[in-house]
Amino acid sequence: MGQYAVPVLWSPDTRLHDPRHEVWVGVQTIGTETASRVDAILDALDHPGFELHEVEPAEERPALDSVHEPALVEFLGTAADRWAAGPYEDLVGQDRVVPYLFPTPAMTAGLPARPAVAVHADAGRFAYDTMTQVGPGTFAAALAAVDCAAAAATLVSDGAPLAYALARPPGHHATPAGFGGSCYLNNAAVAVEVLRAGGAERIGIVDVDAHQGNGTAAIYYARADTLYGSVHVDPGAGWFPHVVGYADETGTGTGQGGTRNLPLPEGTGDERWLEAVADLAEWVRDCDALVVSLGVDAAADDPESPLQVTADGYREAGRLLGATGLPAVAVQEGGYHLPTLGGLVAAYLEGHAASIG
Ligand code: SP5
Ligand code: ZN
Repeated sequence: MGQYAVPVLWSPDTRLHDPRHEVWVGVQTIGTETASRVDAILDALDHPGFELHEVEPAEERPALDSVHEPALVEFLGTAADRWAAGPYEDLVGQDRVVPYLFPTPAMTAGLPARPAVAVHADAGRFAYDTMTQVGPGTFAAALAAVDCAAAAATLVSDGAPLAYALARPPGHHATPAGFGGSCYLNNAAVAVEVLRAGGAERIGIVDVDAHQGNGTAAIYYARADTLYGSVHVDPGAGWFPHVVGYADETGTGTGQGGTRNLPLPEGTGDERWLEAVADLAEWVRDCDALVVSLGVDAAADDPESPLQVTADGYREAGRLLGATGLPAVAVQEGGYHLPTLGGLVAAYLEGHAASIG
């Protein structure tokens, strides 16, 4: 019996966002969430276990509209032009949208604040960090990533047991009305909403990226129809997203019990990480469909996390989640070590596909 060939939904437009730089602690550093990630992954998936499908831009995106507030999408769609029309490039040589202030309650303090006219000040209404910049191709790439996630979910709704969305920029840190953590639009949540529209009533999300997906967690925190479970490096040890992702965050209202965070200490390797993945796989087992936020930055060589997972660990994670028997959409999240990135993604998907029989 031949192994299931995993459909890979990808788009050349996802290369249009190339961040080059990030501003971290006030210093311009080299961006790690680069367009070359797409090609590193495509290269590794260019063999018979996978089936490449190029995704065209969608004509409408109803799932996106149910995930994000219109103001965020409007800002992302216009910010690069607003920036280019401003003096920033001439004054300081900055061609990307970088927020200059954040109108949090620390600033507005109960006063009737309104949106800033200047785009460098307005950006902080939606951006929650200085790293996640908007350039001329960012919005088109983010929409292409959304379209890959939606197309993968459509295949699964139509009967495919597993499909993979080569989505980047990634999405799990994007909240209903905010962007950050290298994420602009929440691709995994779009996959969830497409699965729901296709008839899945209860959907489980398992997020194996090294960082807790605060965006996805926020979108589903109060909902009973979608479980969100994440294994990640402990934010309490000083890691992104810093302010959420603790084990005692379990949901609210009718969503109480529908969130699980499994934070792990720095240096955690396969054994303990896989125990957490197995725990989450068991937890989502009675759902109708599964979305995997497939970040591979928990790997040992990754520059953005201190976890020590191996490629075999990712292969076993795929096997564990595939063994749920749930129809599944795997959506790319983080993973920044170009020499090993593609192999890690392939290892996960091969492990998952091996459970399909
Ligand atoms: C989707 C995803 O994995 N987002 C990553 C968000 C974490 N980014 C925090 C970056 C912190 C600064 N990194 C400095 C890198 C030095 N090598
Ligand atoms: Zn990550």
